[in-house]
Amino acid sequence: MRSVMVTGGAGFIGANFVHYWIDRYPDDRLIVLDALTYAGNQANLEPVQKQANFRFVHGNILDRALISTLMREEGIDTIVHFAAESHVDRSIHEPDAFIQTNVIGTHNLLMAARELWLDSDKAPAAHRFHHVSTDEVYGSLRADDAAFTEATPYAPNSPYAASKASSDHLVRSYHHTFGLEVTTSNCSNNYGPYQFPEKLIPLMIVNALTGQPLPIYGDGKNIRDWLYVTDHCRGIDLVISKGRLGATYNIGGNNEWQNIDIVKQVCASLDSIFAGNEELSTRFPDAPAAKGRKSESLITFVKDRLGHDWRYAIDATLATSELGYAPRQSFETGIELTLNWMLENENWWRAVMDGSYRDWISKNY
Ligand code: NAD
Ligand code: TDX
Repeated sequence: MRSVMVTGGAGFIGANFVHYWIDRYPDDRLIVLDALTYAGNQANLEPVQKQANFRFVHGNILDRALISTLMREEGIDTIVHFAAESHVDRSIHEPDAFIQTNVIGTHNLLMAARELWLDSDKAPAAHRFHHVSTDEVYGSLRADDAAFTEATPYAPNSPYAASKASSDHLVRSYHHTFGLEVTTSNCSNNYGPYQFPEKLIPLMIVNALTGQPLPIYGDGKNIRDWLYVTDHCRGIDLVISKGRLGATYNIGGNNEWQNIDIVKQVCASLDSIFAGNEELSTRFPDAPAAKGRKSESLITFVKDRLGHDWRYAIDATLATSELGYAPRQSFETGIELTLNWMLENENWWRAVMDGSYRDWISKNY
């Protein structure tokens, strides 16, 4: 039985990971440490909240004393580190929190892990620090460039990407210098249940349902490689179970799309769901689909993101050949699952969007 601390477990990928892990490893104890920023939501953990092997701790990774106490108290032997400021647009407007959480917070966790796992007489028999990172650390590709491999030099372009790159380097250094048993995964764009509707796909779904413009930055031709969130969680599981200590693994969907095409695809799927379900037109009277119009009529081109990376693409050959990683959801099935989840969980997205996000948007745009 492992005692696993999941930082950022009340956020999008963290919450999906918690559900995945409890289902897959019911004998493990799982402790979520989350500061519940605007992006964190305890409701995301509601299905597991009362399980005996689960504990939620409302706390900040900037609080090193709290991390150390918690790790000793719970005999933590595994950390899966998701906690981060994760939205590129926010990092352009307000980068401070990204440096604090993503860099200093990660270093706090590394220091606490080193103290307990390497420098104390309470060290567990085996330990692991798994760091969850992003493809954005590699910078931007041109149309005909080969996809990012683990050997691609780092070239982060946004404050978000730079803060994640810094954290990756710190994790690496704690392995090389102190022998901390670490692994890192760098993943492409995720989508799926519990994603905060500031990111492209859930924002487009919510706006199409409520009849608001679908803002496309620049000409909409930027490319991202999309992965259904549970496939990311399985990839992390494989890295934790089978990955080489000190190694990094790229995880991706082999699924590149231009933003404009993604948005059109989401709109078309929504239109066909409305066509087969009259009740939806009553629930969402402002949606174009409720009036027999195309959702894509809401598409509006807006000014481009500063420093907007052109293209990301992940080469996951290493994870495939060493760990047996392969995504299970196709983009079509993943989008269908996501749309159905959003339609079934209207209360969830209305509640999270009633909060600070609307204020932030009106302040910055
Ligand atoms: P998210 O913004 O949805 O969730 C982040 C979580 O971290 C929230 O629950 C938040 O409350 C918590 N948090 C933030 N600051 C904290 C702090 N100081 N102390 C404790 N908790 C804090 O993010 P996400 O999209 O789920 O991303 C999770 C991780 O995966 C991040 O490290 C991100 O860089 C990485 N990642 C995300 C994607 C993606 O497409 N979303 C892709 C690749 C990698
Ligand atoms: O309203 C929008 N309009 C738009 O055109 C938004 C929110 C985004 N976009 C574009 C910008 C990007 O090219 O869509 C693309 C995807 O944008 P985001 O959803 O903000 O994701 P991205 O910037 O690619 O970063 C994501 O993937 C890597 C996550 O937010 C990161 O946390 C992750 O590390």
